[in-house]
Amino acid sequence: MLKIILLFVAAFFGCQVIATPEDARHGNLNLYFIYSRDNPREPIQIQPDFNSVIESPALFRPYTAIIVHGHQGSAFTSLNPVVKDSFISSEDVTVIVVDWSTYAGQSYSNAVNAVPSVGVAIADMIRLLVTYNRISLDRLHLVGFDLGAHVVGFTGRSLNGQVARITGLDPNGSQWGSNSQRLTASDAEYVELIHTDGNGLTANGIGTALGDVDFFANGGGSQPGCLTHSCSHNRAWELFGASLLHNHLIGNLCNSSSQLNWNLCRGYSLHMGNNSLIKYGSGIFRVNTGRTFPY
Ligand SMILES: *[C@@H]1O[C@H](CO)[C@@H](O)[C@H](O)[C@H]1NC(C)=O
Ligand SMILES: *[C@@H]1O[C@H](CO)[C@@H](O)[C@H](O)[C@H]1NC(C)=O
Ligand SMILES: CC(=O)N[C@H]1CO[C@H](CO)[C@@H](O)[C@@H]1O
Repeated sequence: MLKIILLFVAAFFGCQVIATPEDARHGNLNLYFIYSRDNPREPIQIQPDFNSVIESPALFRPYTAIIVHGHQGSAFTSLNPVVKDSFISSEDVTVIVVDWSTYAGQSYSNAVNAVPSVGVAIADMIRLLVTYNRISLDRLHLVGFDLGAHVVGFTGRSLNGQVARITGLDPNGSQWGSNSQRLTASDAEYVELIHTDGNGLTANGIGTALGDVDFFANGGGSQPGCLTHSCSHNRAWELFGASLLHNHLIGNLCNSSSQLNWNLCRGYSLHMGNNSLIKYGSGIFRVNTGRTFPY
């Protein structure tokens, strides 16, 4: 009985994001690592302050991508090298890898609680970089995986939705399904989602459409070649990385969720992922992939 009450209490508190974005204590611990074709392996770490930005060498390119990891991630979990290397080989781009592992490494609820302030701190860093002409919002692409997708939602909102593009990679569903602060279409000029693990009670992904364009890979549930939810969940960034290199994953617009589930989507086609800052379209798309790289 006690256990049930405790679960109930946990679920009650879990339903809301408790921290306010103004509460800076989480975001203050964000780390920022910069890569480009000049330093594809050894990052240059910058601080969110005037001196650090002024001293930052001319490593900023006209196009900047920012990658944000999810729960239990860090700057060095596989998402980052894979997506960063794919960006750098596909285009002359600055990549900023954000590390919020101090909170992402804690319990899921603590990590969720940190999401608003981590996202707003990234927006503050972006404002500083914009002020000193290192980057511009219309040449900026925010990419977030798992909880990182909701982090970049807060970042985009804090910048009044003026960032060119957000790509959300299988945003985590738990505590976000009915949360009004989850990633949403107005957080950037164009918001694209790649859903890979949205089916079933223990799925990691949110499984519902959130953006301008929502791609459901292989229906958005379990992925070919995957036996676990975690494999399907991670496939989101693997597919995105592959799309940066090959731009070969093409989805078709679905009329309905039954078309999506039964693989009957025959509407117009759209390339999933890739690195274009300006993309058009809206709706739910299904893309079918292979089981091994490049899928
Ligand atoms: C979408 O649905 C409508 C009505 O249900 C149907 O007439 C149309 O052919 C469908 N289009 C596609 C591309 O499936
Ligand atoms: C990315 O996808 C869009 C939408 O399908 C397409 O118009 C564009 O050409 C693609 N970009 C690249 C770099 O291939
Ligand atoms: C990466 C990951 O699995 N993140 C979280 C997504 O949501 C579930 C709960 O539904 C967490 O347990 C995961 O840690």
